[in-house]
Amino acid sequence: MSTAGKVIKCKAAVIWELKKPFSIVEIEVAPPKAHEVRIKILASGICRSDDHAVSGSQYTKFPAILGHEGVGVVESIGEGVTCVKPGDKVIPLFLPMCGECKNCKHPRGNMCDKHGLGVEAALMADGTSRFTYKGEPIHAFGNTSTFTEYTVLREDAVVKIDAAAPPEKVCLIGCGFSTGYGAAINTAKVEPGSTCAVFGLGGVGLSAVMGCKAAGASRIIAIDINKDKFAKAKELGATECINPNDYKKPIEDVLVEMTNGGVDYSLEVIGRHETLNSALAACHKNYGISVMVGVPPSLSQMTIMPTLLFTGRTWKGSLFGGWKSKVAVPKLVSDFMQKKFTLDPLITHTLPLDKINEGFELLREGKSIRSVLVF
Ligand code: PAD
Ligand code: ZN
Repeated sequence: MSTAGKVIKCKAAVIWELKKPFSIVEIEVAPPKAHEVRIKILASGICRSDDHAVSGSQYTKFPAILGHEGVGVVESIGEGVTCVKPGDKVIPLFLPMCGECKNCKHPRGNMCDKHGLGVEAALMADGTSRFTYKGEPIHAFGNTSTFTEYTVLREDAVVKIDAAAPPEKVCLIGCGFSTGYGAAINTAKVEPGSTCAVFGLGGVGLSAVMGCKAAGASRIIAIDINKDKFAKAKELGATECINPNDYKKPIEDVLVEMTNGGVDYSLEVIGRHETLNSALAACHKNYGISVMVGVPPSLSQMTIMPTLLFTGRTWKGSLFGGWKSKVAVPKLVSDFMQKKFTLDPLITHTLPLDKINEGFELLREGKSIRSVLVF
């Protein structure tokens, strides 16, 4: 019997307040309104950005359904939706794309003017939520909310992908893989023969290592305080791995010495002020480019030495790897299907939704790269 037009009761992982565990409860998911799409989630990765929302480092509204790295299948569509139809396999887009605003039309823009990423991404475009628990509204998160059996998305925040793509793998294309890989290729524009440094070897940082390698970098120095990450970094293309705790001097000084003046490209994939500073200072004067990929704490301010920029280094930020989401995601999925890159080494754990708290503990303890929840 069709569920279209009806409220669906399903399981979701709800977080009620800051720094608290998730609880699995039965929620109600309203049907999609005009220009919205309801999807059944098949798989969702756990990304550090979700944990930034739990810890408060990224401001979001509670209670909430987090998760932004998923794959689903369209259950029903609201009035006026033409981009997908029931039965399509899709990826939710935390960085939506209307295709018509100044940013979407700009060749280098990927942050749609119509849909923000802040608290406005915690509700639908009309300012209400499609999720309720015992009649009380639950906030969405990051334009997506994938830690639930069903979610409702704006049509600009969903794109159809190859029906044959394995959900428990290509969910990483919804965030982690695309972000790191694209930051190296699109934002840093790593050149063949260059020297790169990647700070932070989680799912996103390791994808940045893969991007540097694909772009033809000849030296890729991987940096992490957790040496357990080094084997995988080497497997994915790092030529050297270093731990800042093994040195008395600041890591940027170590890198400048190792590379006779600094690296061509550095990517910070942690989201801390100190490492953002180190990554910038590790770049070569005159032409080094440093890319901020890690999400810094909301509304925080940091100090840098202006001479680092004055002497010619470039400091850039990269959201979703600089990709225009609606155009790039289906293409990245098809590249994966054609074996142009692999996602398997990034996926260390596969868990049911009920074990979501375990998945977050693995991330916090540095024991996982990506845990993928399968539904
Ligand atoms: P992760 O926690 O799996 O990886 C972070 C890594 O950094 C871990 O291996 C840590 O051991 C390491 N680390 C922590 N502190 C230090 C330090 N002081 N020096 C060296 N290494 C350190 O996270 P992730 O890979 O899921 O995400 C990484 C960041 O990227 C995080 O801030 C996340 O919010 C951000 C992100 N940004 C975007 C975007 O669009 N820009 C998208 C997705 C994620
Ligand atoms: Zn993410």
